[in-house]
Amino acid sequence: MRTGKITLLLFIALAASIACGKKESPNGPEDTRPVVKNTILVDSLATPETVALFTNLKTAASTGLLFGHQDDLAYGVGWKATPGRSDVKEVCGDYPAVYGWDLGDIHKEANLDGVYFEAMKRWIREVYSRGGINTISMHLDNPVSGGSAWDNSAAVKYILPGQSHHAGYLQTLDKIAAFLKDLKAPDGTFIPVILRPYHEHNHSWPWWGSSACTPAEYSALWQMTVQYLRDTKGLHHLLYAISPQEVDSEAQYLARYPGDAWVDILGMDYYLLTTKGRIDDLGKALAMMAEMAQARGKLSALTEVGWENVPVSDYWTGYLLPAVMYNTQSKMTAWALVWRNASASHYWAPYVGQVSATDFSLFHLNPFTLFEKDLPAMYR
Ligand code: BMA
Repeated sequence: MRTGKITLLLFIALAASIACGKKESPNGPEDTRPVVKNTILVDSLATPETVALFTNLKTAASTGLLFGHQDDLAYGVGWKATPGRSDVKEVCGDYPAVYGWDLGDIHKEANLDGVYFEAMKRWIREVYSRGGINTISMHLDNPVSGGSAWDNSAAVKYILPGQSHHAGYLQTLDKIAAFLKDLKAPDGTFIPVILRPYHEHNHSWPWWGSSACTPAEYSALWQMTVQYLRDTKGLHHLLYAISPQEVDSEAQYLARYPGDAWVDILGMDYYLLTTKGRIDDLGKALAMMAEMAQARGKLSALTEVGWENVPVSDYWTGYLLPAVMYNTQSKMTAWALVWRNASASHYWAPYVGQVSATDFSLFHLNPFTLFEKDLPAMYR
């Protein structure tokens, strides 16, 4: 090799190392820690707090089950947006470990269930400051018809890159990105969030569901969304969770799946646990999913579960806990989240006086369940 060439190569190497040294932290310029790339997440540039959340969740999952509740701080049965209130806390004395939120109607002031987005941001910050975990789903309107998430007329094929409604859909993703970008702690650190887009996609109800798009279109939608948030918008505080509903085989799970490089957490939504006969079914499904997750270095979670209006007194220790504790594999499930307490006829967590409230206290006392106060530092 000629000397000139060697000099040129040395110069390029030096320039590259200076550029790397100067690389700005995904937390912003105030974070002067060196940027460390990870090899375990969808986002190799995920913030240290996001990587920590993933690894700490893995550790926690091996010894317990985190309990989660949708919109826990926003409202409960008979109350709305009252500081400090939580039906879960009022029943058992502690907040959930995991809090679900939803970005449906992101183009409005409040989401599809009446939760103001500015208030949602404050609650997410509050959760983070107490050491809890936030997960966000997206019941977005049909981007082509303008109908709701439940309008399953064809849409996905029109919003993919190069298609008629692509630019319009990116405007929705811009709003989602702006919301996520606002999730910062007082010290400027981005608050890690588990994003759970396009859920229950193996069912037919949503516009991203099985009757409205092909598996290839679904994967393209997922990948486009990750790329836009991560690469175009530069958001690095997200873990990505996928959540088909009521799946009992690996083949079914992978039938609509964007690929291991695009998913951090394998989730499942399950609403069939309404007889004790299904405890084993859910247990087996969770074990199957945990094995799939382990083989891929990922986490598994029961991203939605429950029985509307909890009509039996022993749901928590007689149904849910035995299903999760079915065997050593199912026990690896990181969390179980129940849906929202919208009203006295549409709720999934108990409230004071509800028929399953006493059993929920026992569930909370069980050493296997983890509520907010039980959590170790999840972001370090
Ligand atoms: C459903 C119901 C709806 C709600 C939607 C999104 O299961 O609770 O009332 O709008 O979830 O949260």
